[in-house]
Amino acid sequence: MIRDQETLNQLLDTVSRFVRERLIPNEARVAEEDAIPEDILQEMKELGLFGLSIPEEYGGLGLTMEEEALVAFEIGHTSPAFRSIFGTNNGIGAQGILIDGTEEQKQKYVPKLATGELISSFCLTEPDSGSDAASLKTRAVRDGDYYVLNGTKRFITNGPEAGLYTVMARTDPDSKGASGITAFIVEGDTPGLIRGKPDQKMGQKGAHTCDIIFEDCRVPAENIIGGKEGVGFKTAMKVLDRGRLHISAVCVGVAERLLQDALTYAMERKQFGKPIAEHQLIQAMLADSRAEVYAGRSMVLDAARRKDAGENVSTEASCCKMFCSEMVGRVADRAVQIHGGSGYIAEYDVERFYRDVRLFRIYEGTTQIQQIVIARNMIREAQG
Ligand code: COS
Repeated sequence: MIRDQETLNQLLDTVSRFVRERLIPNEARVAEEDAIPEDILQEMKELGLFGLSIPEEYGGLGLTMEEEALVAFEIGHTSPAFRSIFGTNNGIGAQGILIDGTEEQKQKYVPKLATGELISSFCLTEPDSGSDAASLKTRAVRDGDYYVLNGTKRFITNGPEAGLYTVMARTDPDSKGASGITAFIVEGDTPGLIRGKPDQKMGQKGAHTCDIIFEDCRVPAENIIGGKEGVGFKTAMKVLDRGRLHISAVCVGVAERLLQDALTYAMERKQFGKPIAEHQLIQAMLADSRAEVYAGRSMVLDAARRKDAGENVSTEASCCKMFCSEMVGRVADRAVQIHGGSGYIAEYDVERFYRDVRLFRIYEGTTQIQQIVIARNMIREAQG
């Protein structure tokens, strides 16, 4: 529920201008240097982008889910790498503490996440545990007032730069599934936490992932999220419900950008004596994309409003993630097609975006996992 339309409009205008004037002109540079420039990082902090969804009492902007989605649409108008650096502090890196953490844990860590002083990461995936997240093997063994962590986490977004990690580890070796998993807060400078070298990725240059390796890493028992063993998997799932909605909104924003670029190109480029936008087969691609972007935007806003109203939106979040990530893939493909030969050339942005958006169908749960979540929830509801 939008709380104050005027303040929100001001924020959206500011973000939109920042995207247009500061981020879009730096897209190619970020892709080439594989890094977000320091001055832009500073400006993001000043704008409050690291704390969009963090409650005001912990120093964030305290946006509702609907407001956050509207901001994410704007942010989606530029390279996804820019969003990635502050995305974890609003999403998967902070939400575990915010949703299930104790008041002390929130007071200690969340204000530093809201300002961007600390970057956070979410450590669920492992070399042998991706979609089957409940099969994770990282162990946490109690030793007095500490737990000793051993294991490897993989593809950890912002892993190289993070100072705070939410880590899902198995505290009960006898339980092979979800109930033996506990969520820990691990500070980045804890001895035994080792960052692997950054992964070489297909796209999203400027956003970094790496392995996070735990070798006899001693974490205080008080750092168990919410102080309760065995509920870490549920915390992770709740975090992903929210994260999936946010990613869906970003997909819509990126699709809007690509469609705008494709339209601009189609109106300028002439073939057979007229702008290609006047050829019906090009129009079909533009129109299909426009309808799909509209559908994506509408469903994200509907799901966000339901979440703000207190509904369980696990199914809707998965519907949005599935549809919007697949949709932006189709829109990116058409944008390349409309650009013709130029669409394959790096000088035009579409080639880079085409690679960037491929990740949306994979991370925070593949399309196939979203299908499973949706269908399972349908069956459960039908069974009452
Ligand atoms: N909110 C709260 N609790 C949830 C939940 C949610 N959205 N989803 C599941 N749970 C609970 C279940 O209710 C169950 O609890 P009980 O045993 O008390 O009933 C427990 O968590 C285990 O759930 P489930 O049996 O459904 O677990 P599965 O092992 O079958 O796995 C999937 C469920 C496949 C949905 C899960 O492993 C998943 O989301 N995988 C993808 C992981 C992912 O997105 N990775 C991306 C990398 S992280 S950026």
